[in-house]
Amino acid sequence: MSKKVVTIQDISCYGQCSTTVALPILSSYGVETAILPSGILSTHTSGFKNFTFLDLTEEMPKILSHWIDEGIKFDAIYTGYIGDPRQFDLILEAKEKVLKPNGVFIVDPAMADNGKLYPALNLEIVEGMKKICAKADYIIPNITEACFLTGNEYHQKLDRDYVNKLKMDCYKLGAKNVIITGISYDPKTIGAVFFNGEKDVEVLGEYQPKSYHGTGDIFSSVIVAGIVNSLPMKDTLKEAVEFIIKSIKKTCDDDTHSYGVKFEDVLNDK
Ligand code: PXL
Repeated sequence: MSKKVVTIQDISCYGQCSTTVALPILSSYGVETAILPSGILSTHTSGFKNFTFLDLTEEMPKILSHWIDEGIKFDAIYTGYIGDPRQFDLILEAKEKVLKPNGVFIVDPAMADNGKLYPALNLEIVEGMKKICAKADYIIPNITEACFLTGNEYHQKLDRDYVNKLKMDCYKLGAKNVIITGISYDPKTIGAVFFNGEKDVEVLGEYQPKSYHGTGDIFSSVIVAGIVNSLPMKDTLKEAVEFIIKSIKKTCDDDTHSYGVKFEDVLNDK
């Protein structure tokens, strides 16, 4: 029977990130989807100016309350970009009330990249992300997000000691499993590392010279599908790393397409 996942993140109406990439990717892996949108933006906030933002903090409890009345339950809750710090308590309430007893709570603390917080966010969001990461079964930060969550200094050049420290510090936040993305130790490779307090799983693929918005959301969506479908972590990481590499390759020779990646072609090739 297919698994049921609710994703809690924004709807960026244009720009290939968050909800608009999570849904098609999860569906392509046979996962049933639902959404609890945190806000509606005209575009994502990196690379577009004057974006609009409708905060859905007032609406979210009503949606949740209806689901509780209906007895709706999910196999996983997957959270991403959250634009308002008041929403973190609601996320924890959703975890208590609409997640099945053996369900998984997966947090992508989508709030930062390249050493900086996303433009519309602040340290209150970081504190909220820390709070939900502490209760998560899995967290999926990139290097920058791992630094904000743990108070480590951001380094562009990575070595294993530094990544191990980030990994341990993220684990100490309270999450049962940590996946750090954007791991690169040499100019030829990039990938991710998983840590569950005991064992490490590292998967590296071919480094791509261009980077794009939304790839973190695609990565997390593939990981969420692998987790709910009970695939081995090594296979799930490989799938996610290769998915991103293929998406970037499909996009990088089109100079008109800089806001996201052409992941649809990768879905069609699956
Ligand atoms: O891809 C992460 C993301 C999600 N949602 C919004 C964003 C971003 C990254 O910039 O701005 C609104």
